[in-house]
Amino acid sequence: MNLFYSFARSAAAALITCGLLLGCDQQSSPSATSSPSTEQRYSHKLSDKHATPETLALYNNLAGLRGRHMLFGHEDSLAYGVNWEGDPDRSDVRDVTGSNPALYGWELGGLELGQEKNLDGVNFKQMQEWIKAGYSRGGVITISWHMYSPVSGANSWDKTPTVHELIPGGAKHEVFKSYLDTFVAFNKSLVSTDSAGNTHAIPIIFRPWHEHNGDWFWWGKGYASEQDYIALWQFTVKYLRDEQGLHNLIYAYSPDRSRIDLAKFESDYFYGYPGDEYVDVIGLDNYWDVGHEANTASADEQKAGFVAALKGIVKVAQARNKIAALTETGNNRLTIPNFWTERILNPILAGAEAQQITYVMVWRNANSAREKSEQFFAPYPGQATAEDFKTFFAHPFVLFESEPPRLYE
Ligand code: BMA
Repeated sequence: MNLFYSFARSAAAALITCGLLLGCDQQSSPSATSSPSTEQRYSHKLSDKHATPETLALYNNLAGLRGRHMLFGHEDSLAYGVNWEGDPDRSDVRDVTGSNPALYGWELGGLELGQEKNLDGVNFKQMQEWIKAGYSRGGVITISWHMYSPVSGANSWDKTPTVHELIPGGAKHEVFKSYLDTFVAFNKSLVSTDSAGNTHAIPIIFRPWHEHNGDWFWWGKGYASEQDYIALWQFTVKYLRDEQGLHNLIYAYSPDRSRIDLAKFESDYFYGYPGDEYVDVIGLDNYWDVGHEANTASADEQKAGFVAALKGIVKVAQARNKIAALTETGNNRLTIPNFWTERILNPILAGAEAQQITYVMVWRNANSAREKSEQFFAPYPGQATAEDFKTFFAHPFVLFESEPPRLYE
């Protein structure tokens, strides 16, 4: 606990020294309105050399948070909660803390089939409105895609080998392109208009083909060769960026921690890595070290694993001048007492490296009545970890939407 508070003091001091939200490593500079000056202004480049000024600003401002703050994110936060659905402006996170998360996760699965709703029942038109609303309040948007298999037609957990047919030369390559086109069309509406009437695309942290080192998705290990997986990723980026001209995307790579041996972190982490030219966020999905039901290690061992895994991605990110993030985490049904402080915050604050992650996102709070299953990763009022979550919320290291960082200038 001492460490916890002494860190808060030093974080506050760093804020004063560096200036809120412009990283110490950034040079201050000219206006952010034209691309060349924006380019010169920032020290962190994106894989997309033609990224929009707001997209590049987001990436650099996230880099500027390192060691001082991390954003808290939640999947589907505004769409439904454990005990509610259909309210136009609500979030379990806000019901508990008074604030929305700073980062919003959204999911596209089903868009590629022309469905009105995604695989979890979220209407795509409403999702676009929630994305715009979150962005207008200063929030960050990240999007994942549990794509249905263009080969079998089944969902992303299908094991039919599919990837080889999607990459250039594959029998389903054109179908795959048409699937990607549904995102191109979806993305077109994600624009923001400023007070002067100018519109710009909303920056998105796009996180396709996640947890590929696991064996649960059709793009995962065992159903796609490493080479084909890399070709799939590279084609996705080249198609969206170079052929379709999407310049508001920050690409996040996110293997799963449960399939990484900490003793050889880097070689395991890089299984399927598409290359520095195709990745911006060095991510990790880590449920394993925060109370996964299949992990029999003690809590202390898990905390040590959690810190070591974060250190691993931070090292990888630093060596490449990229940012690191905990792209998914959480304890399903929040059964661990003081989960937020003991299993997430304090381990992150305990080491200089882990503090370099820029955001942490927990997965969705399924609506229990509709889904008839208990699946939630953020608390709701009265949930056992709600009080501890308020402590987490109040800590100066953790940013929610009510402490809006200026991330787009
Ligand atoms: C999984 C679970 C599923 C859900 C999927 C896509 O991890 O939450 O219930 O359908 O993500 O959001």
